[in-house]
Amino acid sequence: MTSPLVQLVDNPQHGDARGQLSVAELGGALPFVVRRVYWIHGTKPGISRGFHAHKKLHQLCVCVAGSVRISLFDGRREESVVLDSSAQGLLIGPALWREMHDFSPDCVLMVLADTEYDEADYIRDRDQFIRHVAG
Ligand code: T46
Repeated sequence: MTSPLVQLVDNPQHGDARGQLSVAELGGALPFVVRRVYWIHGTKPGISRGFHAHKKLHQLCVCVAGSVRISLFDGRREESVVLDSSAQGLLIGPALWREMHDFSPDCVLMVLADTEYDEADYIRDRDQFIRHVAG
């Protein structure tokens, strides 16, 4: 039995005649206390990002505009998912190599994280990542 690499959560939607309001809330779709928020936007055509893993970080990625494809690799299996709705979030835990591809020009990818930025938590070499998960 293997667990899915792609863990999607539903963000409650409160649409009405005025438009949409989407929520990610602790105890709901959000399984951790948020200590940092960043967003990726204005990505140039043909550019991919990521190409690293984290040792401890948990994150929730929500594509609040446009679309992006995120691929995840655990050292053995690879899965990818297209995010194109703020109604869903992608949970990415530690020890997953992530790559972001096929950004639409209008993509805004918001990321909620459970820790402050720490470069020491990154594994930016793929071979080192494979050794990390193997051992
Ligand atoms: C991740 C994917 C989904 C900071 O100073 N503070 C921050 O909070 C972040 C996230 C980045 N930075 C600096 C570090 C680099 O000088 O911003 C620069 C670009 O970061 P990076 O090349 O790591 O960006 P991505 O898009 O490859 O990866 C980011 C996150 O870093 C990473 O944690 O999981 O998005």
